[in-house]
Amino acid sequence: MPLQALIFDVDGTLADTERDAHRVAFNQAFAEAGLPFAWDVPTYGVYLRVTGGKERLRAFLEEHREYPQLSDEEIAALHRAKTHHYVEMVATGLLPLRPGVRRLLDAARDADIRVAIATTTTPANVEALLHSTLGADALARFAVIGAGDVVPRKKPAPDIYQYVLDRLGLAAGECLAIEDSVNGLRSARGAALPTLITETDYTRGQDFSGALRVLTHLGEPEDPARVITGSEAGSRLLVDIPLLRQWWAETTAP
Ligand code: XBP
Ligand code: MG
Repeated sequence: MPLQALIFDVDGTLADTERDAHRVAFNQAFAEAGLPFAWDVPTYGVYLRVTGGKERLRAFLEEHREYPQLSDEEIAALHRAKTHHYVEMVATGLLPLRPGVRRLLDAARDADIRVAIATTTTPANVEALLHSTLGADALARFAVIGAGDVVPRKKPAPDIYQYVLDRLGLAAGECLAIEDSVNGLRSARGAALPTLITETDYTRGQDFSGALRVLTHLGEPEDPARVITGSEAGSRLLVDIPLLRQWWAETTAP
């Protein structure tokens, strides 16, 4: 059975969304609500260990008892405001896709390999990012979009990948996941998916053991990716469908 589908994470993988979009949108919501804190770039990096915006804010407050403690309803309302700001920001075209993402999505379509999404972020955020980067018919490219609270346990639990696999009607061994973080890797591997990592400034140096390869990004002809971990370590290349098939075949070799 050949490779059937690529399952992409969103934040950090399709686009570098966290520092300049999610973080900024959170801070706008905090300021509007008159809250006495904001997340600078390093602080946000610390709390990225918690996936999900509501869960991240709860974790931050639990570790900062000096700040007003918010109810679940207050956190949910703040998070709705944050989502509104994020969607508005992304609709301006602020965020490009990461190198090689558009190229690989197009190549998968040409090769009859389905593409899907497995993310902890809110569905409205995914739609805003896809529309602003891939145009009006962007959503139709994806066979399944699994996002946000559709499963109770977010990454690193495997649930969102399991949800996407169920809807694709495929086994993990027929697919390949593309992720950027250790939480994403654990989620995908927990669902038994071979997983490629394209690291970001926030995830560089995380423990990516169990990944098929770790790369700087997917690569463009004028800006090839560098392989960080794997048999091609140190070399520069473009991640394309033949290479993905070759790497994926290693996982199914007897
Ligand atoms: C992304 C997340 C999300 C975003 C914020 O993780 O954890 O919570 O940071 O989005 P991944 P929301 O890339 O592993 O999916 O505020 O909508 O949760
Ligand atoms: Mg991610």
